Amino acid sequence: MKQARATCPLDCPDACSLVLTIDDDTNRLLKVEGDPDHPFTQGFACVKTYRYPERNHHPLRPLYPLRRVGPKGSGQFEQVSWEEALDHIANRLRQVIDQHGGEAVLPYHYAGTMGLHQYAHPLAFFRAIGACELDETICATAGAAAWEATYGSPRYGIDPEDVPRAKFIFLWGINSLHTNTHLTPFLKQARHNGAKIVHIDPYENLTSRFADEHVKLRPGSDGALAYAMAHVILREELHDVAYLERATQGFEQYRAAAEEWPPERAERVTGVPAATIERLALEFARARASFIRTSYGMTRHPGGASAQRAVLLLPALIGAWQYRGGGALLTTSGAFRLERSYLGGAHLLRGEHQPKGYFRPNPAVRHINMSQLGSALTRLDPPIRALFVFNSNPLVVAPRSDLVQQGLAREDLFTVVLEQALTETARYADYLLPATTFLEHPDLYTAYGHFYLSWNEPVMRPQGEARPNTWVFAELARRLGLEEPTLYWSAEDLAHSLLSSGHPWLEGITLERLKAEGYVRLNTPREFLPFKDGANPPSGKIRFDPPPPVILTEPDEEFPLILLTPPAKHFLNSTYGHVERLVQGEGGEPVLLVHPQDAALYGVQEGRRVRIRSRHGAVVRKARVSEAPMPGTVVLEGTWWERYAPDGKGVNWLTGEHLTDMGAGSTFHSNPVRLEALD
Ligand SMILES: Nc1nc2c(c(=O)[nH]1)N[C@H]1C(S)=C(S)[C@@H](COP(=O)(O)OP(=O)(O)OC[C@H]3O[C@@H](n4cnc5c(=O)[nH]c(N)nc54)[C@H](O)[C@@H]3O)O[C@H]1N2
Ligand SMILES: Nc1nc2c(c(=O)[nH]1)N[C@H]1C(S)=C(S)[C@@H](COP(=O)(O)OP(=O)(O)OC[C@H]3O[C@@H](n4cnc5c(=O)[nH]c(N)nc54)[C@H](O)[C@@H]3O)O[C@H]1N2
Ligand SMILES: [Mo]
Repeated sequence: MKQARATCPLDCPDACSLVLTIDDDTNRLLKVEGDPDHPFTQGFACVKTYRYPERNHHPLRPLYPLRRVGPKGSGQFEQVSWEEALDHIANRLRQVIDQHGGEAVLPYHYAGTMGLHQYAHPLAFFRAIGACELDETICATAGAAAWEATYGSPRYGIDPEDVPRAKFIFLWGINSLHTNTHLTPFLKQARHNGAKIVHIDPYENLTSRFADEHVKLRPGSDGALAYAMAHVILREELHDVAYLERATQGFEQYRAAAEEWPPERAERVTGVPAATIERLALEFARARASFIRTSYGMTRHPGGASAQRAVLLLPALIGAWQYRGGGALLTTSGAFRLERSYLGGAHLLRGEHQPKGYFRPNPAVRHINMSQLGSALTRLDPPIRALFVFNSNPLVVAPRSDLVQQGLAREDLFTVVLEQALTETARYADYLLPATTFLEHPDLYTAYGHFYLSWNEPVMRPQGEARPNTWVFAELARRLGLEEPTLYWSAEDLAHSLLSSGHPWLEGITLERLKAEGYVRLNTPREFLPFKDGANPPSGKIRFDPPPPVILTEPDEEFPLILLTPPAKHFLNSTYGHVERLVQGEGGEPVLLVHPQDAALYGVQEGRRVRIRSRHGAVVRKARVSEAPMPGTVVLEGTWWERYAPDGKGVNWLTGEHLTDMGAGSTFHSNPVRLEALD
């Protein structure tokens, strides 16, 4: 029996430090707890990660390389040796590249692990062979574009450890008690110190019940709400004139736009009473050290990035960035000033290399938007012939499951999936390769909800014959005769390169120190007021120009309701979706939240089944009639594994491939649907 420490690898802002109990003899993980010494983890793990032992040793975890023997999607495989699998995959890859070029190869990947070696570095292999570039738009690009157009690049906001100093807090478009649970102790401290906490979300959830006030608004209408608050602030002359002159640009244009949005007009658009808008605007402005924790919820709409910009400008309007605890936070990721020019073979996209054999970097290669995978697999000409999926479960998480499934079922598509679980995507693999978990490989971790960099040593032996992603791609590179050294970098090699930027925030943070201490705080100033006098490049000023347009999410006659599909408490995207106790914790099956008014309109009854139909497909769910959602809005929480849905269809059978206004991002909360009562 031993104890060890590791950072949780999952796609979550908290990047927790975990204390693990392991039985070394049987190589089993027995227990996971939160690290009491880590200032952000504060000694507790989340409801999901306490169950990591069940996930790590789950019967659905593939332990050996598998080759398909049944029809695609049947999940019938036979065990093969690594040699056989890798030789065959390398041969198929050679054939595809010889006949159709690198552009016929597509890597599909996201953030199943956030460790930079396993998450980002595998791309070096694909860049070396000139494969398609996957634009990673499924989550954060609309938010990123909005932040950068306002505060420049790199992207970071206030230090979340300063939140207890905030005097007024908006949790705006974030269900933080589900998705950023380690912020909660800081919010409680702020409340203890006198701050009021207001949640802005189209439906009442755990975070709304935690907050002092919940403001329900129509999905996609945040821009109008933000402008109306600005309207009140300007009318009452509560904006900070000196700060606006010193730190911002384009204010006059923005003021003109805000003047167009009196609260009464915004009430008609948002559904938020004008008196509430007035009151909240005054409370927010008068508190000065006012803080907005925002996230990606409001960005998953056709006008999502503009809405996010309108919200992000509010702390600038009142000069909140001058006070500790005041300002905004979307992500801390940009504070990790690593040297990224070799990460994932980024240098191969700079056109510095001559092609040779199968080494054929191609900076002009075609890009595929990952939020349009369905179309890419079914409609692209020339077609994708070889697909490599790792760190992702696209059949369940990508929009247009109908098209994704059609694509994965193509007989002429050669599909390799690297996985820790026999997911619904993995069932379509021609080769399913067993991947190691964060306990079994070394890696370097940043975070997007705090300022601690960390390092994981492997603390267990791999289960079965599981191997890291990077091992698989290095083996394929060797078989293709690729000599590019970065393809063979170990996690240590990569970490040395990443830590070599010379940036003062990384000074003194070496791999040796990370290995000894586990995690280290960046050297950001303790008194961290990042936008006290201006913003990041290129402008150096906070940009009010051009004033963000208000672009609404609108239902239509045929599909009169808007469906939101936000994250569930007990799953992390689709990860953990097969762990029985978490499935039970989530209620055993996905349910639809419907407001009583809408239930009456469409004949939907509590506990009965209803067909939800969008332009793209239909799914069946049990209805829960509840005051929680804004009327006109229905909610399906969680990207459940499909097998738990009454009709075996996941939520993304309903969602579309339409993109956001900036950042070409996903639009998972903007689905026009109608309801058909079934029994
Ligand atoms: N438990 C758990 N934690 C997670 C995840 C998970 O699946 N489960 N996923 C992780 C990942 S990958 C991410 S990106 C983050 C996401 O974490 P969040 O940003 O919190 O999740 P979102 O889907 O972006 O939705 C947040 C809230 O926005 C609301 N919303 C939808 N449309 C609008 C709108 O137009 N305006 C406003 N104001 N609100 C709106 C939704 O109802 C939802 O309550 O969480 C991470 N953490
Ligand atoms: N309808 C709807 N759809 C959504 C969302 C939504 O809110 N609504 N949220 C979207 C968001 S924000 C995101 S970020 C995406 C997330 O989508 P994905 O990035 O696909 O996330 P997961 O579903 O968690 O799947 C990650 C997979 O990676 C595997 N994995 C983990 N570590 C490793 C590793 O080291 N190697 C390999 N080979 N595999 C590994 C896990 O077993 C898991 O199956 O989903 C999006 N989809
Ligand atoms: Mo995400």
